Amino acid sequence: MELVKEALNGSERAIAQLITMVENELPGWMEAMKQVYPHTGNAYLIGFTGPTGSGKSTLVDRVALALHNQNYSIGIIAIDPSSPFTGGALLGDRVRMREVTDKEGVFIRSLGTRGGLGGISQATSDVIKILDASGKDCILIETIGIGQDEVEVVQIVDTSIVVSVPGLGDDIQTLKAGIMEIGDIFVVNKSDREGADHVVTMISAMLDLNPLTTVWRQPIVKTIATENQGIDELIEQIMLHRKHLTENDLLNAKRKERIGREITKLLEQKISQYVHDRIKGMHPFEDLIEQINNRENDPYSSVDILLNLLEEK
Ligand SMILES: Nc1nc2c(ncn2[C@@H]2O[C@H](COP(=O)(O)OP(=O)(O)OP(=O)(O)O)[C@@H](O)[C@H]2O)c(=O)[nH]1
Ligand SMILES: [Mg+2]
Repeated sequence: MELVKEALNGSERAIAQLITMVENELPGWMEAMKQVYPHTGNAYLIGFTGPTGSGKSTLVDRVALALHNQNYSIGIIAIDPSSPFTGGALLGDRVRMREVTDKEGVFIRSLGTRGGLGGISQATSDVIKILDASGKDCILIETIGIGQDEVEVVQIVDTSIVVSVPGLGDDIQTLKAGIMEIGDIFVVNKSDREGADHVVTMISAMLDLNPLTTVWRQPIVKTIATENQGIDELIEQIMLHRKHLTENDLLNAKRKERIGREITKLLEQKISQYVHDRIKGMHPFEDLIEQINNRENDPYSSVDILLNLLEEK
């Protein structure tokens, strides 16, 4: 495929087209991903999770700029669950991440929720692979830390940064179940605001209770993204975490876990699609639904009947 070849050579136009193809599951997308895959595994993946408006885009912009100045090539993926993947999301984040957009070697893409095969985490992980294969050194992924999807997205990065801000109240931000455990680095952004130290103390107290801290004590970095403050320290901590992962062979372990999860998921999707297609051909759903609605049958027995039909075939 010519498109894949061009994307692998770093053509931004080809990368964008390939992403669109994969994102929308257009014909041939999986074949394309098969060709992309052997070229992946070189980029370092950094995730930014946090509540709406906490300054994730600004942080990503500043971190990307700083990394760009250190001669890293950068890919940025912003996940915007609230908007469809055409139009809104793209424009919104492009406008906000203005500073870094014009730099050479920086590629930005917004993603909305994909209703297709694997949902948002599969879409994201495919886009990551495309950027990785195209030669990006670092890929920064921005996501709002609210739902299960976002927690899953965190599982597909190497270093996961949880962003909080002062003034949101103690329980609603980082301290939500699930979010604490996934942070490798904690950022308290908007530290120009009152209460930043309180947030630091609180996170620190939470970390003291966390058994993970024996392996890697998650650092807490105060930043003022808009003023570029704390960005160098954040990058230093990202690099330290990366070193920690590689030196202890944890990066490989992490990535293998990810591969395991991915093939399980893809397999489940294929199986469910396959079973669905076969059953539909054998037994019209409408009849069953009618029967169940008339109380001549029930949903539980119906599922058994369908599975039996499949076994008999
Ligand atoms: N005072 C202050 N404002 C900041 C700081 N960082 C970001 N902001 C502002 O906060 C607002 C939201 O910033 P974004 O970077 O768009 O936040 P976000 O987390 O990406 O927002 P969503 O993508 O909508 O969830 C913008 O007006 C920023 O200029 C900071 O450190 N201090
Ligand atoms: Mg944003």
